Amino acid sequence: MRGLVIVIGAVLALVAPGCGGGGQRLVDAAIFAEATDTFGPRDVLVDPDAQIAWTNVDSEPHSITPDVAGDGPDSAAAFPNGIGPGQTFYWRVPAAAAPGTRYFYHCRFHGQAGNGQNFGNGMVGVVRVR
Ligand SMILES: [Cu+2]
Repeated sequence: MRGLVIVIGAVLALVAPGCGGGGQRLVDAAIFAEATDTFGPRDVLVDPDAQIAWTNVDSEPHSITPDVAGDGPDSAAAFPNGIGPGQTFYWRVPAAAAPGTRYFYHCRFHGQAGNGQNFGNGMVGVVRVR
């Protein structure tokens, strides 16, 4: 059994009662895997400075690896062996990210990087900035 979708699951959540006016936004993404082989949802639209949480609800490890090295979410430092079952990887969208910026990523175990402008193959996803 290989489950593969990292559930980037659900989407949205808001958050932080803020101090002074600027609440932060947390976007929940989950990693499911089972049958689909892809992140679901694999496309999330967020604001600059939003925080995204990818929780692995599958039974095997997955990763969030940027298609373009150094540009976008990368779980390697926090989870060198992959994001394990039940673990959550957090990433904050750069506050200075321009509208329209897209961060394509893939799972290094079950996907292949695209060229930075398009999805790669297999287990892939994208974070788009509104
Ligand atoms: Cu994977």
